[in-house]
Amino acid sequence: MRMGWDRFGKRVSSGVALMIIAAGSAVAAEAVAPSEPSGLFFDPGFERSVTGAMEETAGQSGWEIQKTGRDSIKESLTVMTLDEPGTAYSGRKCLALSIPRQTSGFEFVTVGQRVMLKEDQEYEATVWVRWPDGPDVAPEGADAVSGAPSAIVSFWARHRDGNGQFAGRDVWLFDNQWTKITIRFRETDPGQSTLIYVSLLPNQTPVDSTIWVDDFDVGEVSDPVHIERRTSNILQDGDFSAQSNGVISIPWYYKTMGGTSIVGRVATEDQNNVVKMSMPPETGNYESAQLWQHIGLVEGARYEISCRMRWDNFSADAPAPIVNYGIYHEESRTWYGPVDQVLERTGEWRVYRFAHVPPVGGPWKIYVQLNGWGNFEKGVAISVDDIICRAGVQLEDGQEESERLK
Ligand SMILES: [Ca+2]
Repeated sequence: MRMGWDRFGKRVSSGVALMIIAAGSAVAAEAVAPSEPSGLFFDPGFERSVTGAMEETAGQSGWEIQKTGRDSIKESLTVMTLDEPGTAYSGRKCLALSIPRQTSGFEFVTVGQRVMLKEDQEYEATVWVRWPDGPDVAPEGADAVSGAPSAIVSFWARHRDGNGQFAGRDVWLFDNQWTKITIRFRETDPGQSTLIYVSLLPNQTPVDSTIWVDDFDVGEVSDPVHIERRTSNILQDGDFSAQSNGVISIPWYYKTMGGTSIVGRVATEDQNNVVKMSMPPETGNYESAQLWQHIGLVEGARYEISCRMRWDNFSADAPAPIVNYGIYHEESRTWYGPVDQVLERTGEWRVYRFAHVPPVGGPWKIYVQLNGWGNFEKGVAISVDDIICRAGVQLEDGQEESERLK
């Protein structure tokens, strides 16, 4: 996952009043006493972790490490428990995640824990991260497409035992200060565990990278639940029938970022309008393009979201395109849904669905996005149609599932 769309958000709040659940997270930097677990994670402050390399299967400790990438890279992806003065955010110890400059694409190192979450309960996960090699102060104008040196941290919850939908975000660190990252989510696959993890991703400009991680935990938060009564598609013009051939227009939006080589336009096929997005093979690592529409959602209601997509330049030899597809909450800068949707290996239309249970009511953004970095330097052309967001699931007696939330 890698997304840098915050700068197109209507409003990015730096002071969102989010409740801190893990009391251990509030321990000041100079504190010496180990932070006791107060959320659902075991040893959130790493104080009980053995100093040195953390084993890939951490066993009793509860921490789980994943190394993803080529065999030649995996050996140099490391997770170390540090116990040195001045390193930890709290207590004595913290973790260090490192990747070598040769890391690229979908290669990264991850640490996290699996927890069973309740249905109809909102959760908040928190982690503190630091890029120790960064400057004291971020360069002016530093952002995801500025080319300023950075470390890219990925903080996500993944449902269905780590194989289902996502909630989370990527954060670019431009300075060497401890930074708190928070995400809120609800369970979309009750009865199965959720993997909550932090990853260090390859930089856009290859370089050896290390981040420190401390006070990583998840806990329950409580908010009132409201009732969703809309039954039809909440999106406007979900089938693009109100669009004119060519430029994408309201209620839909389309924008490129970091370059203009990814093209999006409305096309008519057999009297049916679709949106076509395409990018040439040489599209750079900093380029993205996004199709989106804002919708208002009700906190705690369950929605089913679907979209038809077709791999237009299908080739049996090419890697399947990866389409960033999901729903985004601008105020908390958090992404939900399939996110890295690998298209099926066919040139035919396929429907891609996911469930969403918003942890926050109000404006959300449904989006389909192509990224230059994730498509293996291959040209990609896709068509998109019939984007639908519906509340609840029709039960036999005609009652909506969301009514059960009363
Ligand atoms: Ca610690």
